Amino acid sequence: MTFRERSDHAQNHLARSILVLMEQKKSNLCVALDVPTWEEAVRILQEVGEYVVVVKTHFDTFPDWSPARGEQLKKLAALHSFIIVEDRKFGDIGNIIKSQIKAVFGWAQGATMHTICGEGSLEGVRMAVEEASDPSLARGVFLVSELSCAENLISAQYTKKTTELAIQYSSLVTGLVAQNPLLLKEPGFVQLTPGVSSKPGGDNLGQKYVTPRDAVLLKGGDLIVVGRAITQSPDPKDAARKMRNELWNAYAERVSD
Ligand code: BMP
Repeated sequence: MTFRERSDHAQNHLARSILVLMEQKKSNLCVALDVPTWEEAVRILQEVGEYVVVVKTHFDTFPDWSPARGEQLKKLAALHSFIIVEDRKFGDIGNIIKSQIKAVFGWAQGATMHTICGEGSLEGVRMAVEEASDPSLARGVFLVSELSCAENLISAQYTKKTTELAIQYSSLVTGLVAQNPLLLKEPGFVQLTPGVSSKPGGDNLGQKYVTPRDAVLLKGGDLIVVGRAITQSPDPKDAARKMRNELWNAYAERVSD
């Protein structure tokens, strides 16, 4: 099924928005905005914004983060038509995650979270969505069901349980962060797959990379997260354009089968 067809099956508003936007922009690229300064972040977004559907942030890595930065991000997102997902990987009890996610929803439409605290944390997300400042905006969470790094502690059972939670809370869950095709058959979820670079291998802290083509065709990724392969390139704009093309061609091949 194409992203457009799948958007009709999405129970979560943000999943629907992402699937529609991917088809509109002909892009399944999510850039990980992992750069040391805010100035660099803004420069990169101005260069790569047109090629990406989602910008994934780690707001707490910017030493001078403030709500004004969030407002600036929102303006850039409107200008270049992308969606902001904060990759904070929240993992606290419902009462805390509710406040954390509500705060992030002031400037991001999506957030990532661990499911280690179970159902209570998703009930917290439900309250955060209901109480968010602009309830008309599409919002949702990505559940971490698998990780790209070597020797991580996620078990097959944890992945299965996380998938079950995604189904149970499908109106709140945009998709899963995963390294393998999802265990569920519902086409309305977005599989977010990091650990991708044009050169397979990894870094010296356990990160593992596959090629863009393998991420889409073997791992089942829908929206592919690329960080340093773009942000540390001598020409981030060109790197993003090439990555977008490569990923989109792989997706076109997948749906033509
Ligand atoms: P890079 O492409 O530079 O390795 O960055 C990968 C990005 O994806 C980082 O922002 C990291 O937090 C995120 N990520 C990951 O690498 N593996 C996962 O399993 C989940 C992630 O969110």
